[in-house]
Amino acid sequence: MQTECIFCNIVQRTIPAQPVYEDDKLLAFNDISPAAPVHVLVIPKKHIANLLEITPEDNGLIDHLMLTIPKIARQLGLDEAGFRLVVNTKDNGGQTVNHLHIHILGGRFMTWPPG
Ligand code: D5M
Repeated sequence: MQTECIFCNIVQRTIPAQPVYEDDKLLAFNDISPAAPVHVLVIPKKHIANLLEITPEDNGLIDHLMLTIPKIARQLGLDEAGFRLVVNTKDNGGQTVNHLHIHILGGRFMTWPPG
């Protein structure tokens, strides 16, 4: 059964995605609208709307997300040249999907400042 959250539906496999990594707490999958040659989203399986909604009980979960990203980055071949992480948060941050996600962007040089 589908929920209103598109990323919860991806976790539950009620809408398709291209996973690149999965464990009991998180899922990483290719962004449908890539902004770089490699563009992967890493999400907690638990629904958390955005970074402002994390609570102390999510501490281990956030640790796990950040500790797993280097493993995913190596798997994607990004460890030599590097990559960028982005966490868009609410309207001014440009967040369009209200389920916490970390963008991994790589495969090209990233400019600064972002738009
Ligand atoms: O980024 C939300 C990102 O989510 C944006 O880059 C597109 C991506 N997206 C939206 N729907 C899908 C599906 N179905 N599969 C894969 N990727 C998707 P934000 O930081 O909220 O702007």
